[in-house]
Amino acid sequence: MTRLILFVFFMAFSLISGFAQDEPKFTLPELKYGFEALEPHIDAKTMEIHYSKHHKAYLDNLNKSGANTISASGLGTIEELMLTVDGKQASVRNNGGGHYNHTLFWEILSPGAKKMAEGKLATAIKNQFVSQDSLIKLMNAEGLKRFGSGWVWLIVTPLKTLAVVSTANQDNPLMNLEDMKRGVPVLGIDVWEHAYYLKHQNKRGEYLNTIWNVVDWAQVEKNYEAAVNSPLLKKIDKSSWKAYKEFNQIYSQINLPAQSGDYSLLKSKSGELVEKAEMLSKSNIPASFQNTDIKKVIGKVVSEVKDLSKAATKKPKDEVIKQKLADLQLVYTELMNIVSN
Ligand code: MN3
Repeated sequence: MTRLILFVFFMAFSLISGFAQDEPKFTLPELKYGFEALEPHIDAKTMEIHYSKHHKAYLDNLNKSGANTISASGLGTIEELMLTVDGKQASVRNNGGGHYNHTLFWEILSPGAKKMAEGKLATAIKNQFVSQDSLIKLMNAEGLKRFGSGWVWLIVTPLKTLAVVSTANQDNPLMNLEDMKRGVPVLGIDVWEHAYYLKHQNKRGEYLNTIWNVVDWAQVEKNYEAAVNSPLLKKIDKSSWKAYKEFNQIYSQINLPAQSGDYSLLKSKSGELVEKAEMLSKSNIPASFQNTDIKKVIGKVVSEVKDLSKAATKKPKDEVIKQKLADLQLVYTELMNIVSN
């Protein structure tokens, strides 16, 4: 009997711990075509190794890096994970980038590729690059210029314009890296040697010329429509807004203990808080937030911060500080709402 009870307990425990174990969060996307389908432009062997060895290795390493557990804090998708890459996290940067970049790459390739963009994308290309042909020439030139390994991208920027960007290694324009034009990619071309060496050897130009035969503009149109309406554009703007981030940091540092009656940090750091608020009001407000009342709201934040700082440094009663804090909290929430929506 005891054995039976132990057995039942053991089974129950195994089941529970089995369920609790995290399944790998990110998975290899299914290829919509066979390895040989893009011949003669991309050969079958290259496709097979590229997809089942290179991409798979990035994916496995990404899942091993623990980044898959980030979903617990609301960062569920690979796109959102990419937004958090700021150059410090080498594993997520390289392997997450490798997974995101290749997933997009397989998607925009097709044996039955539509050769010319139509609709809104075609109009945008014409307005910005004169023709699809000149856009392709520009992308090929950027791809040739990229020293070593990397990618060339067509992106939608937070201003909802198109731009051509090239990145090194497995970086991409979603990442929050210094000196990089950011946006949501709608088309990416892999210019690593592993993408073309077996067939084209060292002739990257030959590969770049021929790949456009299998780039499916129907898919790029879909990506463009999704990108211009993507909430990622605002998130990119928000995370690139350094003054906002710095104000947030000092504000939450002071506000948290103050909420429970500890005003020591508020008193010692209120000068810094005023400084960061003023920097915020002088900073360039990102494009996504410019059509709102944001300037007025930032103005209110600055004046409430100054009020609070004055009160805090005058040794007033806690009641006064509490009231000023509440006033600031109110306008701060207003600002947060604009930037988060
Ligand atoms: Mn590759």
